[in-house]
Amino acid sequence: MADAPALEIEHLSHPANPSLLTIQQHVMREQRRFPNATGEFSWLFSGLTLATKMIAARVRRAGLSDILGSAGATNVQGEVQQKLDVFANETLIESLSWKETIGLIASEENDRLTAVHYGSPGAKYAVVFDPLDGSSNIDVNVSVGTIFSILRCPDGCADDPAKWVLQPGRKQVAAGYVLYGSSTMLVYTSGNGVHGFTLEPSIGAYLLSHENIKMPARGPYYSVNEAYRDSFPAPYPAYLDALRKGGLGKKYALRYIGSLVADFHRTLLKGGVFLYPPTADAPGGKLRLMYEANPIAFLAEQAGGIATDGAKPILELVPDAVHQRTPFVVGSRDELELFHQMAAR
Ligand code: AHM
Ligand code: MG
Repeated sequence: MADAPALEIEHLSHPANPSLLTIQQHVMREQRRFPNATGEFSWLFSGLTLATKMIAARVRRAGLSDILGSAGATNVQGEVQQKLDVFANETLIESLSWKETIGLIASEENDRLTAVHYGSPGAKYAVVFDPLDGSSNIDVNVSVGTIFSILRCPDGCADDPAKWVLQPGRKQVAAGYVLYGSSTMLVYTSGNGVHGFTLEPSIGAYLLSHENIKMPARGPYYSVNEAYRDSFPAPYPAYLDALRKGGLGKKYALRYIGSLVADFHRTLLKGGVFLYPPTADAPGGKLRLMYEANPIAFLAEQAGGIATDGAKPILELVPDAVHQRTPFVVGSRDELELFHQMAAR
């Protein structure tokens, strides 16, 4: 019998710089930096990306709820309408609960921790999130966001959920947000720079659009709810005056959306400072340390910026409780240096 023709093999050469890179590919590429990486982390991330795409699709239809059915009612497709923040929370929990590497989930919407694969030997990560931040902006068609933070189980955490979850922000292994704005963008860091991906709706993929984002060292805007100014403690009122009157060599303009993700995203790209100081109603600050300030502070530092609670770096605060609040000042290097100088006086 004649020899069968040998199978010919053509070797695929991966382009060194592919023109399109999805978030999934990017996370896998980042993981290759660690010799023992198993790919579990990119699998976990796929739970986040799927959920946020579902949330983005629902946010895009938000204004239609009155004609398609209001919250609690059944819409024309036979679906029970939910409030968007409830939908976002349930979608994230369901999507993440498939991931065997996740032991615990903490959400702004839930008083208690959710055990996912807690107690299983494969459970290595806790995911902490604010499912839909800025929710007062939903009804008026203004940007909202999802914020997330991922923590690894430290040694001896197996039977101690507090030890696992209540870690300082410096221990985050990854963090980021999704901004449901004029486009949907996912911005994340795993400790090797800050990278932004824009959702391409026609193929349903987050594509790398902003690689290695660096916050300008100085920016044009300050961002704060100045309605509370009379109750801000020192040095906040004097600091805002200094910015407005040209203390850094120019006069600042004010931008305030009232959605942390959107206000920070602008600060990240354009520079400047975002503040939520202590107020009379919220003497410990309004924003939450674990799923608002920590992930944003990690991103800010990775992009060359600074984040403080007014006295200490945000990432060094040791949380006492999942829903703990903190004063928050985050932004460019020059604005934060001026803040520190004025706070030290
Ligand atoms: P939320 O989690 O209830 O949406 O509140 C958080 C939001 C942030 O997005 C934003 O920075 C802040 O609250 C705005 O608060 P205020 O309306 O007091 O300016
Ligand atoms: Mg929030």
